[in-house]
Amino acid sequence: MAKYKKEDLLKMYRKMEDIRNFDNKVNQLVRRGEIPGMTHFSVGEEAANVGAISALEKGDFITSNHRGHGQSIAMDIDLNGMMAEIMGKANGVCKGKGGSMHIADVEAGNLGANGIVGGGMGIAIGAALTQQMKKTGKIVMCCFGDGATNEGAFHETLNMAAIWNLPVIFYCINNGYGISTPISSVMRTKHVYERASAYGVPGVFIEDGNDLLAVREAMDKVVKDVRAGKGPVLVESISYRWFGHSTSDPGKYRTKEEVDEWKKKDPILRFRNYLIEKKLAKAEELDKIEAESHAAIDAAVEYGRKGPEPSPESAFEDIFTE
Ligand SMILES: Cc1ncc(C[n+]2csc(CCOP(=O)(O)OP(=O)(O)O)c2C)c(N)n1
Ligand SMILES: [Mg+2]
Repeated sequence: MAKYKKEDLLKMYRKMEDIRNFDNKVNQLVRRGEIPGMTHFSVGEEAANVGAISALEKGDFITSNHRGHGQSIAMDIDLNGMMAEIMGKANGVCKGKGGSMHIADVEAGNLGANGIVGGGMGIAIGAALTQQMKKTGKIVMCCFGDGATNEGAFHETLNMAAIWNLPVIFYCINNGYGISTPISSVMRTKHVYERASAYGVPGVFIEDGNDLLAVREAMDKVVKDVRAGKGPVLVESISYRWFGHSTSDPGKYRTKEEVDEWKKKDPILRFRNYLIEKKLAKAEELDKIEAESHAAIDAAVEYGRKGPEPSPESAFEDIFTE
């Protein structure tokens, strides 16, 4: 695979490691009461996140959703700032006022996670309109789940993006469920991407969203077309979340067999085996990356622990623009 430089392949590996290790750590901290509220994890969906977002270039934007840690990490948001944010500390990336479901970092290109299902879609097409009007050459990737495709916002924004030919990718990570509802019980088309035809835009299907390079290659092509001004595209990747919907979900609606079947399709292990088999990296190099990732996440926890609580007065800051 001469297509991607070794450096890029290893960076993608590191990003997937960071997502998994970050979320496993957050899970522990929630259970120990060190993190308030509940969170949604990207574990299992690492390739669907990293494969897609690594196809973007600096200056491009994403909008994210409630399951946004993976997307934020893939966008290079600082792990320290993210961990502190989720802990509700003033040294967090949103000064501790957003938390897990509202991580945003405009500099890094993440216009925001969103607790409202489908809430990022209007923001995404607004940002895409800005890029088009200002001729920046930059594009927007609007990330959401299968459940969001039954929101009115999905249909309205996809239609508007289509008629205005906006530089936006509607990217659906289809993990088969919206909380406990199987997508197959609330949608009569087999696939989400087929819905693109209703709006006259291309639909792209990534059948194996756990195959990092399959996601990346498909998204490279989509990014090229969207950047060239060909208008919006709806992309669907099939993946699976290993954990419950959130930390407050015991996940009774899925069988152990189903979850175990998906764990066998572990996107990180598959990419690791691929790199070793194709002699693109040695096991020791990958072990080192794994250790570096764990160390970075431990450091992020310490950074968060040391951070001060936001002051009561700060509740009134950053509400209006100057
Ligand atoms: C407008 C709105 N309706 C309902 C909810 C409650 N809710 C939170 S996540 C979720 C399911 C979303 O499923 P999907 O879009 O497939 O994302 P996934 O959690 O599977 O990644 C629902 C219904 C919400 N947050 N916002
Ligand atoms: Mg879903």
